[in-house]
Amino acid sequence: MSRTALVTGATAGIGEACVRSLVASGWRCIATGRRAERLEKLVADLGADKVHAAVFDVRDEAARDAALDALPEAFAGIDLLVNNAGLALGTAPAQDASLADWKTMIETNVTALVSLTHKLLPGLIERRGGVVNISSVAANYPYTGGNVYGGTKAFVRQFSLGLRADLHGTGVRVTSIEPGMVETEFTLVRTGGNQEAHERLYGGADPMTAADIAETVRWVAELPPHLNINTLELMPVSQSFAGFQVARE
Ligand code: NDP
Ligand code: 8X3
Repeated sequence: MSRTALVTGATAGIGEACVRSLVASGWRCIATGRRAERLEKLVADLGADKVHAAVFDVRDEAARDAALDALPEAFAGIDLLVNNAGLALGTAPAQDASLADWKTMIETNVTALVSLTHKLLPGLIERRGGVVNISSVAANYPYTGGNVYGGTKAFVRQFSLGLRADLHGTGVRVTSIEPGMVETEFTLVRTGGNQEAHERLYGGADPMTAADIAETVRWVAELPPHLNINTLELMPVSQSFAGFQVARE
């Protein structure tokens, strides 16, 4: 029997790769995002029986609910929620950062994720489904300019663990995936479209690909039902940790 996943942020990067990977493994996917033409391409590539495009801004609860209420019957029972839609905006230190950017990150990475999870939880419990939340290494290692982005991803990790605790005994699985550097549109979005910044970050670094993370999500989702991956942190081999900074007089 085919299972159904809802993947947020499926117009690019990790979310799009998750849809491709899950569909290749026999899942049906509800692919969401704001850019309709990209979702339509996924439907055209993978088939309308496998992918349903749901176009909405995750921050817009009314638009989201209308899209979910209009799901075709074959897609209406959701077994897996992949909370992937998210973004970083800016790399400035807190004292120079834009408050509007901070609010956008919190509204997208935290508020919208919590709201969608809350909406889908009753159905996920009924179906003994799963939640995979895309956090980040930024949740675990602070870096300069990461301020609110790192804060939102730390929330996602801790919320995931809290959900695990609350869902004890329901059979619902919850996982926080915490990737390091993945080459996607992430840095273009973060820098307002700076191609040079994108190339500087990923160039020569052999970063992870969106498909690497998608395969991990698929693996987590398809484990035998008695197994739960609580948290999973991944990095490219080229990325590791640096020391503390010390300001001297
Ligand atoms: P991309 O920029 O390539 O993709 C981001 C996706 O999120 C797009 O599909 C975008 O869709 C969607 N999205 C953003 N804002 C909204 C919104 N308001 N409403 C609906 N959809 C939205 O980046 P990634 O694939 O890299 O990012 C996916 C997730 O992975 C994010 O949560 C990110 O924080 C996380 N991550 C990324 C890492 C990396 O190095 N790339 C590492 C660790 C975590 P659209 O714009 O069409 O609405
Ligand atoms: C994205 C990875 O290191 O740019 O979450 O914050 S990082």
